[in-house]
Amino acid sequence: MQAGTGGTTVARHPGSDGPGLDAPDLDVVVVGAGFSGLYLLHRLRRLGFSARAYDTAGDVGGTWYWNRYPGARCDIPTTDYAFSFDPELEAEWTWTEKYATQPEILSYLRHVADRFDLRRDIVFDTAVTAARWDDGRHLWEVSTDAGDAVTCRWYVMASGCLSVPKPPDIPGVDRFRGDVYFTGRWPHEGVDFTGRRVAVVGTGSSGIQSIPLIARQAEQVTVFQRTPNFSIPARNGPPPPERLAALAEDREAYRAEARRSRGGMPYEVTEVMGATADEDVRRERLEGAWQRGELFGLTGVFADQNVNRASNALVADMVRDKIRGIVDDPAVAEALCPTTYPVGTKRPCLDTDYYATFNLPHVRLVDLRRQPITSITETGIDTADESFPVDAIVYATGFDAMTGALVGVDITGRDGLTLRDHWSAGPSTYLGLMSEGFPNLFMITGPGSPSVLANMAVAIEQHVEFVTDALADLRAAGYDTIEPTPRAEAGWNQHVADCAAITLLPGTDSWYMGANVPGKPRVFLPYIGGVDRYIDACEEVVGRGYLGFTRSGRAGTTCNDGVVRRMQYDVMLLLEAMDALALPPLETLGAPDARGLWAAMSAMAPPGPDVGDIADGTLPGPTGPLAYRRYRPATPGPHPVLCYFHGGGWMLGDQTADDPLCRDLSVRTDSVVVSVDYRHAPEARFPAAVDDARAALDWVADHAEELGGIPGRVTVGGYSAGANLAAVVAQQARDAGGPHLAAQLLLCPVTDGTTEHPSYVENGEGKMLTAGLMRWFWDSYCDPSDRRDPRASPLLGRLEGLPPTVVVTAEFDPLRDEGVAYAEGLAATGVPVRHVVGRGQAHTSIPMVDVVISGARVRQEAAEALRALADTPMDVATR
Ligand code: N01
Repeated sequence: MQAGTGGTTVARHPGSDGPGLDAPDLDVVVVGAGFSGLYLLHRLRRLGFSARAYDTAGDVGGTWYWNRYPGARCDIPTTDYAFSFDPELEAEWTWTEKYATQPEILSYLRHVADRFDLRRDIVFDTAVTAARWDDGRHLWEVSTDAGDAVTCRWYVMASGCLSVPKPPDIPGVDRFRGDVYFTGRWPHEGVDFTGRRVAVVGTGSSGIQSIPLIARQAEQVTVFQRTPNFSIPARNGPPPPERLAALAEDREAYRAEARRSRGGMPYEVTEVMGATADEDVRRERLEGAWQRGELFGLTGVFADQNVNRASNALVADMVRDKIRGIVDDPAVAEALCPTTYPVGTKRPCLDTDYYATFNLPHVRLVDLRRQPITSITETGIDTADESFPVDAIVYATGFDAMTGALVGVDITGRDGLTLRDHWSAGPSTYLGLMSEGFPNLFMITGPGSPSVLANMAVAIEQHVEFVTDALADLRAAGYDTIEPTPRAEAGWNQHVADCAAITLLPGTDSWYMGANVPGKPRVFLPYIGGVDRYIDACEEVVGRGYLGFTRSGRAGTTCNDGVVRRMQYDVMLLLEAMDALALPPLETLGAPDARGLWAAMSAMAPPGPDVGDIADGTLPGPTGPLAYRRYRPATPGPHPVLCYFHGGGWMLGDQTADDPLCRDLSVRTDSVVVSVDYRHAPEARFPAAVDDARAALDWVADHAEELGGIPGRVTVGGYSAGANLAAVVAQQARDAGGPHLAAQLLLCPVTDGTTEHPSYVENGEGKMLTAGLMRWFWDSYCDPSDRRDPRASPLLGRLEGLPPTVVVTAEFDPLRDEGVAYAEGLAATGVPVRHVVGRGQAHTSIPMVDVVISGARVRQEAAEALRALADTPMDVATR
């Protein structure tokens, strides 16, 4: 028996005491004999598993067997788009070009098959049509279109991400009497277009690569373009000398760096932000990307281009300017310029002479946005405006990406569940490798893995190694089945979606989203967190005893339930960046230096959104004037008023310290925000800050109208220690019979000075606000004997009759549980409460406007909740 971590249950396997499970015909059946299938066979054989691969093709090669259209090449440098598992294989193969042609890549894969004698375990010209899991015998029954039936313990779909061509969804497509070609199913003997009139439909990578070469032969080429693509010159030539040199110097280090990179190959990762960089820096980087001719160069000109529209527009403008510079006819140039989506949100292309091809007299572009295709006819293509008679039509219309091949086989898992049904709302996987309900079914580069966003060669190698290592581990531990838990799978799906949600990519109709196939669910299919982070997650899963998997066999059943990634991706990056700065803990600095560091860090933050206007002033406090800053929305007033208290452990910051957050709250809640300073500890200890906050609230309520607000519509709020003050003065206002508050907004509040909630332990270290720092704040602010005073710990006060309340908590916050307790306590007394859970957030990440993008969703939810609650009728509000 083996202990797992988190929710482990152990039982004896039903077959383990009996005569044993049926021996299958084979240990493993593999579908596909491309990069993935070949490497799988090799590794499985070396590990002593019996395996057989099936492929519909007549030979090895996968995508490179089928995509033989003119101009077909890889668009990752071939130095990197190759196997790295065998140094001898690497040493004996020399690529002739930076981006090798399809024939060269195919001959490489044939060489691999020969070298490792793989063909003897591959059945060609044979499609696997169905696979059915037999839960009693713990094996898959696999059938083929040749009538074969074979059983196997493990079944691996190595069927490629872009292997099922999408049928062209154009009326009349079967009527055409001329020649029809699909780029993804090109005739082996090649095609001679000499003297022919050719239509090409589609301007993705396949169209963009093939059009210039078709135009070299054909008498006339008409390109039917629905959506223009972003493409930059590939600048093909000999393999890049700097990559060759790096490989020659230290092959292992180079390959390791590829796996520690976001895209699966070593390349420069910039920290330059397009939104803030100087003009000359921008220009240099943009031109550099155009000149370099690498995809990751185009998608990585600026660190923020995939999340920030303004930054992205700089890159898009550069490409559009280049197109206008190349294409002679301004109208054609404009039609070729993509304008409807940010660059990189559809897969960009590398080309050779693509745009210049439209300067040739016999090449014409038809912009389908202006004149859509109405029908394919017997003799050509009709658009709304014209008829185009042609001799041949080339469809470069793309693929049913990432899921097409997987659901193309009739796969039935446990209890008759089909993969097609299980994925009817979109694919659901654990790590893009397995799916719950389908034991022992693996996918190579499945949805939810980096796959198509990465160098496929590296993505494939890593997956093959994960799967084969997992099988070896199962065998060694006495298990014969493995399956993800529902919780692990749901957690991974959430993580994949969360990672995509902070980028611009899900906003565009692309094949990444399944949007190119009518009726396909809109789900962002690949994992955008990067190869490096993905490998980290896989390694963590294995290191934690196959976290998120149930494994069974004669060793019993071990369910090691759990979620491998719960923190938001950008929060994770923030914490890592803070770690890398190696700043001294604030609590070791003393108040003056801690304030200096706090202020310096605040000054580095992006400014936040524009508001209508900002004004500074003072209001009378109990011991002297208190400074405030007022943020007024740009919308016509008067507005509700939010009297706001800043965070900083009652010690740090001032009325301007949460400037970006206050702007953000002003915009999102459409409120006048009045951020008021208060006296700080340790110079002014408890209850000085409370007294100041109370005076501030009274003054703001009395002056709501002149602040631009609606009298009587005052909310009190704050962040962290500021939320503590807000909660306290709301209790005081209730007890004093005024001012009447419309609501309170408590962001990650401190509510309990006992510091004993479990979240203090769970999140006490390494997440910026530590338990140690929080205790320092308390010690500086308040004597231990005063901490049970409701003015210090509002959770210990009377909660009835408080105004409607929005409480925001962060999952990875030492203060989480006291925030939750406050929300629950209020609700228990009948106060209308909305508890907004900052899933995957840390204490400090929620207010980080334009730094932690995922925090915006939390603030938006809080703002909407506040609007809804503040509109609650008075009798409910004061109940
Ligand atoms: O397919 P695509 P692809 N009427 O889906 C258009 C990889 N790859 O085969 O955008 C009119 O990108 C469609 O228009 P729209 C690479 O990852 C790599 O070119 O849907 N037009 C689009 O213009 C790539 O991204 C290499 O409006 C129709 C085109 O057809 C992926 O494979 C080479 C239409 C399809 O573009 C797919 O590329 C080739 C219709 N009914 C491919 N339906 C390398 O260099 C579709 N379109 C390694």
